Amino acid sequence: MSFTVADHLARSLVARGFRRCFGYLGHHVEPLPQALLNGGLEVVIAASETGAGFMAQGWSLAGGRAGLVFCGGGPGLAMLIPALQASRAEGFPLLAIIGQTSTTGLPSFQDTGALGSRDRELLDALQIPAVSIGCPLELPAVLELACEALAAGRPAALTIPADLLAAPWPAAGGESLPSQQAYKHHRPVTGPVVPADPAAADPAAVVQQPTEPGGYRAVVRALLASLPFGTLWFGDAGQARHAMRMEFQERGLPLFDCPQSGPMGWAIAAAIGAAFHELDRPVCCFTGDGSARMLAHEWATAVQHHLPITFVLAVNGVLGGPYARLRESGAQALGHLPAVDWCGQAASMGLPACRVEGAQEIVAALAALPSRGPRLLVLPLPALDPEVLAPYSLSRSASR
Ligand SMILES: Cc1ncc(C[n+]2csc(CCOP(=O)(O)OP(=O)(O)O)c2C)c(N)n1
Repeated sequence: MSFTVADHLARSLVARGFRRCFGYLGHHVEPLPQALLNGGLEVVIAASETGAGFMAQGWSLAGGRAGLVFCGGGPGLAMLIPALQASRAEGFPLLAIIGQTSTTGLPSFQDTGALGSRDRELLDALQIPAVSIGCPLELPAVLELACEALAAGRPAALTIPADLLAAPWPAAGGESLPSQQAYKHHRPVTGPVVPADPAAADPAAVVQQPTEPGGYRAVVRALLASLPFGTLWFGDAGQARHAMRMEFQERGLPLFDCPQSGPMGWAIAAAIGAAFHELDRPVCCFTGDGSARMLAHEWATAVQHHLPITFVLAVNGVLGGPYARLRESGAQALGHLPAVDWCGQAASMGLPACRVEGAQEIVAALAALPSRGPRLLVLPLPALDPEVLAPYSLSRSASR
């Protein structure tokens, strides 16, 4: 494997004394974490970008050094803002490396809105000193600028497109320097975000796992069969939303789909908000365990107000999309999620919960749970459901 811009960045960060970093995965930043590990940095994947940012601050406070955090742009950066804002207000030196949509303008299937993530505008508005890389050769100068901000006790953000992170480092092994024109300056994507053409996707990149009879779509079908007509349906970022989209589009049914940019955990909170609108109307929210790690504590709000929401949690133990793409470089362990006793967590909040082993058990399990108020169904699903992910390019190379 060639020495990439991400590898060079990792080496430069080590040279500047960084030893540990905190972060969260997202399509745009995926080449970075493995490079950081290879470069000798210790990497902690938190439960959310907010958590990662605060961890970096705590580490910085305890050690008297600048903190380091990474995440993807769009919803990832949005979740990092509390840490950036606090760093600016309180004068914490925090370096945030934020992956961006590829310079080719090809968006990933989520993690960006229809107008691109417009992260630089956001950072400028927040008065966070931000530097961007449009060409690998700019990296040393840009890092120098960022470190000047850190030395002055300020946060700094370094935005870098995903394809640049993965590009070969120009100076490595005598490889020829790419021309400046080869790297267009990063600019927001202006077109609508469309999934990659399935015909163009590398079939080897679509993870080869048998289609389980109890996959994501089977769960949606069982829920449609179990819950009353008139239910309001919410789908969260990841495979849950894709499965719901497919099933609902086929039936022409209305679905409150996670916004295009796919902020994880959105459906949990949005379902709660919707339930307040019409207190007797059933609501259902289908979400993944990565998304639940971000906002499952809001289940307690549903309990507090006795809202009629059926939360359905697919436990696949990974951050699906990033996990699939990281497999290409053998770094899939970064996409693993720690085990959580979800029924135990629900019980601690007074949320009636039940674990089922497959879609075929859903009808009976829902009948056994209280029909009024909130409830939770937890079910294991395969890490990756090719049927749901196939229309989207899982391959990092295909998205460049
Ligand atoms: C706040 C936020 N951070 C990161 C991402 C990038 N991202 C999109 S889907 C996804 C994985 C979702 O995992 P999970 O909820 O477990 O669902 P799965 O796809 O595994 O079924 C990630 C990390 C995002 N969309 N939003």
